[in-house]
Amino acid sequence: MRERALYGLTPSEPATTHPTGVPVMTITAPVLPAPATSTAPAALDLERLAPGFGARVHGVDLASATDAQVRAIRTALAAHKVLFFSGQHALHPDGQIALGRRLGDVTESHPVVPGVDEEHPEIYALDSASGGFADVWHTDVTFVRRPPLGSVLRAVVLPPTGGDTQWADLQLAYESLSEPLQRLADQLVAVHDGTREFGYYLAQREARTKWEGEQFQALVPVEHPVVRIHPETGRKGLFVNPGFVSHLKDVSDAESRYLLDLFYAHITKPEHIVRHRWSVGDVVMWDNRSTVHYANRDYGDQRRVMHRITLRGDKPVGPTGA
Ligand SMILES: O=C(O)CCC(=O)C(=O)O
Ligand SMILES: [Fe+2]
Repeated sequence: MRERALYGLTPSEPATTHPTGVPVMTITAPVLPAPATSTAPAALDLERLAPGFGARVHGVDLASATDAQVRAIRTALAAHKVLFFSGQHALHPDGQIALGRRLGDVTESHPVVPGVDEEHPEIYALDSASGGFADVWHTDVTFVRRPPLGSVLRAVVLPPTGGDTQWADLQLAYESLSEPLQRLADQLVAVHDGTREFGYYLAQREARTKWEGEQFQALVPVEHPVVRIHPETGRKGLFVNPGFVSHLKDVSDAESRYLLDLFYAHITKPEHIVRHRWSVGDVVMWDNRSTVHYANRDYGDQRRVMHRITLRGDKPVGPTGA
């Protein structure tokens, strides 16, 4: 059953709280009629894929979306975490970058992997013909201080069968942990290290790419809270992934291993997952602050090419404020 939802497009005034605790609206300036284009609310035609995770968006052409549609998509992204669009055949590399710029700040391709070509330094290409696989559960680029906010992925070449992508909901995973384990997780810090996945690129390549103004000569491990508070929704998520977390801080090696195994098994329970079977023209956006993903590598020697643009994110904040 498809649901229609309105997202954050009603003009709102600043709200303050009255001493009685009842919120009141304070109108500080005369309200003037705004041009018709900005007052018309954009309904996003959303079809939910699970009760609280993943939605198909119908009726939007991402190459020519209105400002109101882009704002609605941006709001829906934080709420639904993964958004699926089909039939986006007009969205070529330039259009994908332009869309990214309307959704946020687009980063360089990757801290150590250059863009697909000189004209598109922002596009990170995963091409199975040159070893581009993502068959480990991960959240993108968590091995830097400010991991990406989100990504927009476009299917370019697909195998006849296989190559589905799966996403798991880190917030649902946190919320479905038992309360004592939530309290434990709240206090933990994880070390994220990109060396296992990307160290060989650094070792191989002479040229250095830049990411957020920084040139990566080496991948220096960083620390992030195990429980991340989403900066837009305030929801807590279990922000660990086997792609980049090397260990938990301030616990023994054995404790770290067992706890991470427990968290990973819990995160990837079937009811925390949505799975997508790709068609050419499909575009998927995910909130990288509240999800992990995995690209199935089950298509033998067939070719699969995906193009991603990445949105700049912020420093993860946990329940202890660290
Ligand atoms: O190839 C895919 O489906 C996902 C690849 C991936 O991990 C990414 O684009 O961040
Ligand atoms: Fe990824």
